[in-house]
Amino acid sequence: MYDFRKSVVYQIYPKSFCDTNGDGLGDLRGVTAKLDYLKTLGVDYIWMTPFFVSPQRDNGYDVADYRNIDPRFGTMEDFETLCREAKARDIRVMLDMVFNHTSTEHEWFQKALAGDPKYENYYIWKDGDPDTPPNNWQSKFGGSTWEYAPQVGKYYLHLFNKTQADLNWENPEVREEVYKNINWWLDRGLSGFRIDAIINIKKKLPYKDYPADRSDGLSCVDHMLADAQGVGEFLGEMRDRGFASHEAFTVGEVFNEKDEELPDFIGDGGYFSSIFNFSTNVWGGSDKGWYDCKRITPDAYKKCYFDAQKKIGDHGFYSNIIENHDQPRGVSYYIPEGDVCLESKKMLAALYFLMRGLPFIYQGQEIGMENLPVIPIEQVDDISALDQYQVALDAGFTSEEALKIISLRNRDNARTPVQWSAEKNAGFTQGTPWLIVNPNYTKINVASQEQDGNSVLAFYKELIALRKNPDYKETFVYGDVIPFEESRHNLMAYHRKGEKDLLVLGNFQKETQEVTLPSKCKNILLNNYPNVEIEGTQVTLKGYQVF
Ligand code: TEU
Ligand code: CA
Repeated sequence: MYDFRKSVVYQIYPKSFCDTNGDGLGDLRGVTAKLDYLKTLGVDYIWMTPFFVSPQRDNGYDVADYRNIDPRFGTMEDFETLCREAKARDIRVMLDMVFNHTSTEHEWFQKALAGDPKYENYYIWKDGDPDTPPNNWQSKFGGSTWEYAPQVGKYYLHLFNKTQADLNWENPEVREEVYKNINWWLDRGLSGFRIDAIINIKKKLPYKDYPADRSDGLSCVDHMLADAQGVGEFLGEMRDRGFASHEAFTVGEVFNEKDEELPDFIGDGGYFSSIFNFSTNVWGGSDKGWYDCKRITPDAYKKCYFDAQKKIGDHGFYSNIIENHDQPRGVSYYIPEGDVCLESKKMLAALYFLMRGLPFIYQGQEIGMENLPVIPIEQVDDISALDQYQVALDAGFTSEEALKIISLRNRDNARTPVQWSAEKNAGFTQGTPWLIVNPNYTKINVASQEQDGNSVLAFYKELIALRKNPDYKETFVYGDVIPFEESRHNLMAYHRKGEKDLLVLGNFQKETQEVTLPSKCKNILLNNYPNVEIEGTQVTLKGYQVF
């Protein structure tokens, strides 16, 4: 069986990846067209976010048909070509499955609205008078979790946008549908899945009010989810009935799992092959933090990583990320403002990439793409940012303040088209791009970095090659993480100990820093400054230097 632990995964947000027919939207053929690029980079898996039939309110996370491809992305034939071409390059394909909810345009929901009791029971309903939602739960994107459906005369539950109705996992027929869909895709030769928002499938009954603001920082709906017992039964069943027959590789989007449950989630016999390490993301999976969205300090970042490693121990492998399609660009969020530069981007890359776990690279990360400047509200696409903008206006903020509030968490930051070249629209499309292209594309793009041995892209290639180097692979993949000088301010350093003892040292500040190595350094495998030589054990690390 293929050992997924040695893999590097590349996340593709197809809508913003590459457009081949000039309609301004990335498509499946665009992914196929870039497979050689991905092969040269050295990735083993591509995870593609949803491209199923969808009204695209949440860019495909509102699925209206699990088995058909949205024509805007292409056809089933395009998908088969993509899989075949990926296989020819030894790249495995993962899909993104959204089973916490469906689009309200899904046939099941439409049948429920039309009064079919079978399908009504696919969703979660509550009686109530049209003007007063059943309780105080606030959806993750802002506003009540309850939406009144006059056709049925009841409220339905939605943890995300009101066009994303939560499925009733307590109903065995719903679970059956889920497993059928998983197997249907696996039969098409897929290697695995990323499973969306899966920790949310278990709700706490009865549906009562929760304190809206708690000292632990959880919102009422997060608190309800944390209180819900028994999600494991659903997840175990999904593993056995869904993933097991094809030994699929699975990564769960799991937030705030309880510590004692971690061994059940991953590792041998776990619900998933791996789960994401979201520990450095200060707002976690919470809908809180739009108003007080803070940056994380280098010391807090380091602590999150080391704590996560301690927590997971030998239980399994995290999937490590610095960004994804829901988060700010890592370099714009983790590196202090004003310090974002070539060296700091490379440092951030090396520190997370060489940790124990599977490194995930989100499209554009490998060239150091950055957040958008603040854009006018008319140009904002992200549905969560728009919902939260409304919440801010309702709370009495001016439109200018509301715009500022949403700008760091606006998910458009990471969703702007991939910057392939300095040509028009960054080479993403011949047409009009669906979302604004980051104006910095003339400086940050793939074409120029491919010509530059000192680029962020060249550094990512080095990182991937290093992790696969036969001499170091065993240590970088399976070796332990042992912090070095853990309490030292703005130094993030650790040993990877396995067959070899490798030390990763990162100076997380622009000022230089003196370090005494534990022993004489034999060989520098990688560094972000040219011509580094170390004589004895005394080293002066330059600003954001890593090696
Ligand atoms: O995100 C799950 C989730 O919990 C989000 O609230 C996430 O924390 C938030 O977007 C961060 O700002 C998943 C998908 O990754 C996301 O794109 C979808 O919008 C969401 O599920 C609903 O399907
Ligand atoms: Ca297109």
